[in-house]
Amino acid sequence: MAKTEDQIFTKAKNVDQTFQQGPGGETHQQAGADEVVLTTQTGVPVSDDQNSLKVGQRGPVAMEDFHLREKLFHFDHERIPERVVHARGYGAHGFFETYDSLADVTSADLFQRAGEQTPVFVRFSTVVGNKGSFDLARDVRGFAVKFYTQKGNWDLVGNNIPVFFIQDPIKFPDLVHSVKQEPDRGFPQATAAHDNFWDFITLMPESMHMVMWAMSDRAIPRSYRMMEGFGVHTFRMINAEGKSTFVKFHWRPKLGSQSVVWNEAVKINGADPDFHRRDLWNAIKAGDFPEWELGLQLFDEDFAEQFDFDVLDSTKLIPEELVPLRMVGRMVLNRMPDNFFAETEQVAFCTQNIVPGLDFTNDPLLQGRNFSYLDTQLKRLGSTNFTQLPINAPRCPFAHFQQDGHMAFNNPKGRVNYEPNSWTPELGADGGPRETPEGFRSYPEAADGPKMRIRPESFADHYSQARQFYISQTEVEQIHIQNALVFELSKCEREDIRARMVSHLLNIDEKLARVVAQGLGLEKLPKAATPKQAPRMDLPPSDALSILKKNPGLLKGRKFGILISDGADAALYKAIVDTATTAGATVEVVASTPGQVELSDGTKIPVQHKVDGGPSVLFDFPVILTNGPGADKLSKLSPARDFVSDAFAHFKFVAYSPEAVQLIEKAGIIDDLDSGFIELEGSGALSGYFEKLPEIRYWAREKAMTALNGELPDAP
Ligand code: HDE
Repeated sequence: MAKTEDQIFTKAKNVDQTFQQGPGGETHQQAGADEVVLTTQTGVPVSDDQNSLKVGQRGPVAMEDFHLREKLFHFDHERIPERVVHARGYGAHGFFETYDSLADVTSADLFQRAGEQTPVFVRFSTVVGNKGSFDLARDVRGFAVKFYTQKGNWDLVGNNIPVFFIQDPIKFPDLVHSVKQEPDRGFPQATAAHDNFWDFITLMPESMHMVMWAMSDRAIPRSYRMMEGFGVHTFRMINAEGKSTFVKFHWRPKLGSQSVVWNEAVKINGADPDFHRRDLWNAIKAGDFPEWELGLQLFDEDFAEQFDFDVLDSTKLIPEELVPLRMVGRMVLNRMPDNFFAETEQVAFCTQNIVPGLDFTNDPLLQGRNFSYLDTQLKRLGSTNFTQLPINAPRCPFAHFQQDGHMAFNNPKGRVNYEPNSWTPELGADGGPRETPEGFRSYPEAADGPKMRIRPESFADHYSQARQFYISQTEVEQIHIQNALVFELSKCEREDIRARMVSHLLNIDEKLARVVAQGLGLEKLPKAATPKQAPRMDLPPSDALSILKKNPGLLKGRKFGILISDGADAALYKAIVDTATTAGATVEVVASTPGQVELSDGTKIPVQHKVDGGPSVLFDFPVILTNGPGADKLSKLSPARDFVSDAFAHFKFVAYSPEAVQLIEKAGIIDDLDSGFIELEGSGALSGYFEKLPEIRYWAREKAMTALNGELPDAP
């Protein structure tokens, strides 16, 4: 009897396995009475999956071995083209819950009823790297959400940065070519730090605002759970009366935003290239479901008219101080996919997927995307029927007359496959689905004018918001931007490209330009680039653009890493674990050997990381707990020394038991110890340590360590 899918994939209970030795000496299992039998794709039971069919003891292999041929044939075709951008991604299921009815601004079904939950699938991604690249690249993160609403699928395909590099879709292939691996050498992978990118970007001043974001900490998030998301473009919401309101979409993480520092990112990529994936997987599997709020910036034509910039220009944002967010719901991710390929790889986001009550605007980038996403899914998934894959199919009723094509699974029954038609059951055939007045209607915006290949004058200011972003950052965040620019440009072989970037920075912030020029070893400051429109110096800072100004000071979702040795103080260990876990953090144990560590009271605790595999870069809060002999032993291990010196270099708070001083000394930082290093001795020491942690990093150390001052001669 043919097996159903469930039978094939569900392991039978009470398995009665026998092990046999095959002709090659290998041990293989035979199905017991209740167990699922291995078959070919066509359902033929397989007796030997270890050896191909041979003529005689030593071959040749017989062509008639259909089982071998089928296995190789299928394996050879396992890969589909990876996404041309955003190839590396990770997805999860969840729901969106509407807070209150939004009927005043939109008729979109999912926003009508307070408390209504709409299923979602989210895919986070990096843009530049290939599918097998690492998670902590300096890069924009994709933040794509598919809402399976009762009136069709809505894809909000956003990023973790609210603006984009270019103003016109015709430049997208050039942008992507320039940033990905250079075509002759096939490297560098997953980084913008090379000549081609900076060459292109410095010839496209419209990208300067986005470049500032990409050089900021936004591009090295600590976790997908700790980053914001943005729909970027201006969209429309249309209510039941047909009134249109402009809208920009924002996702706000409940855990607050947090980033790592660059040197740490570089090391995380070696220690755990799947850092963000593992983080999301672990959180969801542990029931610690990540959550975001959806905020809307709603505004009308009048605001759009009087706003300093064009709301159709995707290189600009609207400061929240001008249009505050209206929080309209929350999104919770609570289930990992069962199968990475079927769901995360095959999910097909299309910006054209909107529902009644929403509409596009004339943002040219958005209009270009509406072509590109549909087109790319055909290339990737190989058939116009990709919407029939379970991850892409609507969860509401649907009916249409589109038919056939490769891999068509939803095949309508009956005689009629066109409309209009006059068939009725009385006449012998079901006429099929009909139009409805409640269906999607485009907003009747008037459009007229001569055809022209132009860039509107209202898109011409390329520097003012770049400057506004920079001056909105804290001093530490500004240092990070300076360092990132110096690092990236130092990877360019051509000095003229480096200098060209500095000439743009002069239109953004003079001190920034000087510091970067100095960091790059330029002998003289170049002249400022000639702006198409003079940059404005009067835009006020916007606190919402800084991560650190908005730090919620939460330990929830963060991770402690305790480097420990046998004989470590049991009471101290337990107090740290209790306080950390009560605050919603997790704790992992690092030791010189895997297995277990025995604490001072004889308790044995499991070790999650051997110290070489558990460097401090994997943890927000490194702790060192040892006794004397333990410190002696750890001091001889260079990974243990690195654990401490990296924690210092990454501005982390480090708590340590008094005996651990020996290790700190051997790590070479004893003379630099500052108040970010907390010795856990005496009453109040532990609570003093926990009181400091909401700052997340000891930024005072970074300020003290920064040397660049921007002193440099001007261009003659
Ligand atoms: Fe994309 N983008 N993009 N993009 N994009 C793709 O579609 C494109 C842009 C974004 O997790 C591709 O399915 C053009 C802005 C995300 O599957 C492709 C332009 C924003 C994802 C494509 C843009 C994005 C993509 C590649 C300029 C933020 C990953 C594979 C006109 C608002 C979705 C694919 C996922 C993916 C084209 C600009 C976000 C080629 C032509 C702006 C999150 O179709």
